[in-house]
Amino acid sequence: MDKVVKSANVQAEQIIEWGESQKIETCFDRAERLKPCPIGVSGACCKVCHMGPCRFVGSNAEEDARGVCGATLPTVASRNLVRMAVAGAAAHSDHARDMAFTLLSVANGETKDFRITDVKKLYKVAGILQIEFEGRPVNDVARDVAVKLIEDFGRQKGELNYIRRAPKKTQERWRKWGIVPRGVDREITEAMHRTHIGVDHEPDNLLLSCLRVSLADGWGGSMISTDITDILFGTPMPVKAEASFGIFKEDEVNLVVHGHEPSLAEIIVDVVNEPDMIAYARTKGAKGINLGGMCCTANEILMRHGIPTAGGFTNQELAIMTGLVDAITVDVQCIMPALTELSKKFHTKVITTSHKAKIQGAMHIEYDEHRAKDIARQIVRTAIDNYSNRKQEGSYISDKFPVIAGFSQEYIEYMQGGRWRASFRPLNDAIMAGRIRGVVGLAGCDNPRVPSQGLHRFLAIELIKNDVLIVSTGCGSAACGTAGFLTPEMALENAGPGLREVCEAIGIPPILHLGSCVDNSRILTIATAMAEEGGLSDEIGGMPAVGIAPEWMSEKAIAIGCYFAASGVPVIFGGESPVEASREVTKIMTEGWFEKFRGALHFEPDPEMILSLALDYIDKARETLKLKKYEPGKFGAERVLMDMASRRDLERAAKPHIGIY
Ligand code: NFS
Repeated sequence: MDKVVKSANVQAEQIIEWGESQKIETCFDRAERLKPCPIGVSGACCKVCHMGPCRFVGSNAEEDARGVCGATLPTVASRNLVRMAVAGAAAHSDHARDMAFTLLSVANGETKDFRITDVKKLYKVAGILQIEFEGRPVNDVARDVAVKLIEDFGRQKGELNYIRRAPKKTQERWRKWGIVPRGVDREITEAMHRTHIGVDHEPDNLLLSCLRVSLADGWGGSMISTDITDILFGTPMPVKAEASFGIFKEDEVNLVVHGHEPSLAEIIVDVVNEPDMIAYARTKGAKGINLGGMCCTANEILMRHGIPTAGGFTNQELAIMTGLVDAITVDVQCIMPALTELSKKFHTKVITTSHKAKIQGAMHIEYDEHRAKDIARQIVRTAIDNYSNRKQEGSYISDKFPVIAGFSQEYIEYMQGGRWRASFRPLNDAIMAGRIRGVVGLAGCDNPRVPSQGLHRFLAIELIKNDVLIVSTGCGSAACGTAGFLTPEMALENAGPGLREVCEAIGIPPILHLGSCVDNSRILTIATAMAEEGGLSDEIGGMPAVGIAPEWMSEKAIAIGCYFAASGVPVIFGGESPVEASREVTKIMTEGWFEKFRGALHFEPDPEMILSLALDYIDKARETLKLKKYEPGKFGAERVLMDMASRRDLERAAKPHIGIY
């Protein structure tokens, strides 16, 4: 019998195999051992009160089954989905709240270690928020921006500030169906209330509240977080980095930052470069300090500083198993509690840094933005002190891949027209002409229940072969990065001829790494800019664009899928559907949402089907927009191999440059 591959990432698979030989357990083993509960997995279990849990089983469960209170299966399945979206929206938005308060304390001069890095972005955001900025001190503008964005969390009536950023028609749809979010916290509270026993029982109504709370994430929490992070730490521009386990160095102190919130990681980037710290590392026998990232904290500092990444969610245990990680700091979200138990077998110190996220067995060094540098130094020193405890055990992996990351909306606009004529015209034109068939957002988690990262990689290759431009975020980007897919050469070797021409002309990879998971909000603003540019749809709905999260597992992914669907993007998730048990709910989320918002949320476990569904949506949108019919191979039939001079040009284009958008 062929050996079952647990990860499609060759380097990850090597570590997993080494772990098996050492009897070290990972999420891959646990996924194999713990099959999902067959009732809960499809949304057919209700546990919102203690008369249950009630199970809705049997071939006629949709029609006949009732909970003790009389709840039907469609009510229960939609309620379960709403609660997932609520948790996801809460996670992104609480992260955003922290960012907003950091901006406020910077503006008030209360945090000496941070400053406003990107004044231009601050002014852009101030403009959107209708805050006067000309001739005013930067910190005054920043204070007004922070206060106005903080109001978005607690607002009781009215609309979120950023709703006005969406295309008019998209806004009108939201108003028509009553799903414009008022305040982030209000939507989260109300959705929790509606899903309490005995409140909202109508699936359609429940699912509208699911969209409303998710919009509070996408056009609220996530977008606020992206903007403030850009203001504080800089709007990303293309930068070269590396990915995979080979980023760890045998003769240096290896420190990994893992989680989602970028503030502490940003300061650690500074601290590892302090001469005193490097000298201290040398006194312990190390040649230097090597900083690496994991998951979305990685994406944040990769996008802005080119800090290498060890990969996404399923790589976290494997990183420790290299035996080379002296310390790993974790902030919030997507952190496996298994890390502490695993770290005992190695020398790695696991350091929790948030009061919201403690793990038994971890060391706790609490982050406080008012003493950010002191705390970062304490963490770096902890890693250095642990270097000499490194043991021989570990599965050393030396492979790593080059990555070009750092594509913000601002840079994508700039790259299409330079500083003075930045626009989305060339991209829209390429789509209209059929050079580019459409755009796919490839996002979301990676998952040990499938050969992890394999679905991302399969879809990435197949989509670009089909002339589909990919924008990626989060673990989707990590899966592509650790496969060597995030380079311009990828276009030459794998993209369809039309997409290849466009990538060559601009000097970009066919997969644009847009950042962390909260940076999915960049896709919303890019889609808006494309709608405003003209020639395609005049709203987000109707664009030849699709969202795909083939290996999703987190509640945040559900919130993201729903805010894209509400914004007008058909979204396809892999794996089993969490509402599979109810035909009615499935129909509402596909046909019903498409009718109202021109978006949808599908669940489709078969990767080939995901691909054909996505291409189908794209082609149908092209047809409705009366664009030229996409013909495979029509453009650039000649395959041009790059000479050294053009490669050097691409390298130059990929270097970080300042103030160009
Ligand atoms: Ni987003 Fe999934 Fe987590 Fe980031 Fe990765 S698992 S939904 S991509 S790290 S949040």
